[in-house]
Amino acid sequence: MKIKEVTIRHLKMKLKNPFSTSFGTFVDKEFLLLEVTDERGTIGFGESVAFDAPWYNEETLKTNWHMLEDFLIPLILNKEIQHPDELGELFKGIRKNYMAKSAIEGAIWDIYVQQTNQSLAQALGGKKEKIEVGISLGIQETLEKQIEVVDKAIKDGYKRIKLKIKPGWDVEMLRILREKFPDIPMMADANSAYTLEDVGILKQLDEFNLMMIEQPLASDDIIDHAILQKQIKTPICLDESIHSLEDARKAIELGSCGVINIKIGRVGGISEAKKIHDYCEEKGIPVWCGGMLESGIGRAHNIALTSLANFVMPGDTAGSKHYWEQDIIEPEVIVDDGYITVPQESGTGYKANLDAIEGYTIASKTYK
Ligand code: OSB
Ligand code: MG
Repeated sequence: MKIKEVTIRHLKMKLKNPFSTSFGTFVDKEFLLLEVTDERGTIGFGESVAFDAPWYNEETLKTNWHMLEDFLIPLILNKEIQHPDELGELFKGIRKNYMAKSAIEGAIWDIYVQQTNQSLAQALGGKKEKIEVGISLGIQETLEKQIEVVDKAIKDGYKRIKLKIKPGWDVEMLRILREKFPDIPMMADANSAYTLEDVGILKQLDEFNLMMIEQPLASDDIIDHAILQKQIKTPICLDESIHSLEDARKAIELGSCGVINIKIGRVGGISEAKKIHDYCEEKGIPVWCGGMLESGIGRAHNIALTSLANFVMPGDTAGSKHYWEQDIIEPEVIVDDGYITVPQESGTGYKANLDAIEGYTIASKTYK
């Protein structure tokens, strides 16, 4: 394929419910959506998972726009590309900025699978026909409310509950939730809210039979996580710390984690995500697919990726209606009794809803 045109759109979608983590609260989801067209007129969509502020990592939607406009789009316009795996080499001279790179890469995968007439899952080697789905629940204002949202999620069929924690909203909250819901697979995500000085608190979480604790320590750390893992029984899952296959290798060699959360945007795209998946499979490290409150475009890519064999734990890929009044794809992502059916038709299996996209767009620019 030869890329002829790229449109960047800035979308703003209201979340049905605000989502709170240890680092802040999301009310709206603002993000960049890319529409990429090749010389045959095939259109691919990609989503950047960078947020409007640098809370989760250093990228924002504006830094992504800058990287895309000034560096990444010029590198792909009018280039002959045979396979999306080639983008790693094309983008090699540009350090980090993984979410910006991933947004283009996702759109190129979309074009590639349409033109080769296969599903995205199939192109990646994914064999699962349906995937198990979990849900990530934000910090609530009261314990009563936290119990209520967990109860609803279990009734909705979600296979695993992830609770966000932070200092002061951890041991007691988890104890009560565990008493109320003794059997549901449960985990906690701290988004880097603790340090090794909190090891006393983190040790207490071992009582609650959690599947894992996600990213308890600093967002750029793998050393202290290895020290912590020796002192707690609950497996540590790394999210923020892993940006590449190399990071995964180092973390696993150091014993910094027992599980890895793979997010396509955080690692620079689907190709790198698959490499991390394959490496973890070889090393006996289970992986699962994280979420970044994606619209349907990014969610469709997550679903295809999760069809790979070593995604052995439910992902944070809840259904469209958990997040939005109206998603930007058709059909929307439906979770049925805790499962999503992996589309088998050519492409991602979901069509962009152009009217809905238009309605959420607050700025756009086309490059050719
Ligand atoms: O740490 O996994 C995270 C949302 C925003 C930023 C970071 C994280 C999350 C989630 C939400 O946990 C997962 C989702 O529902 O998309
Ligand atoms: Mg996380």
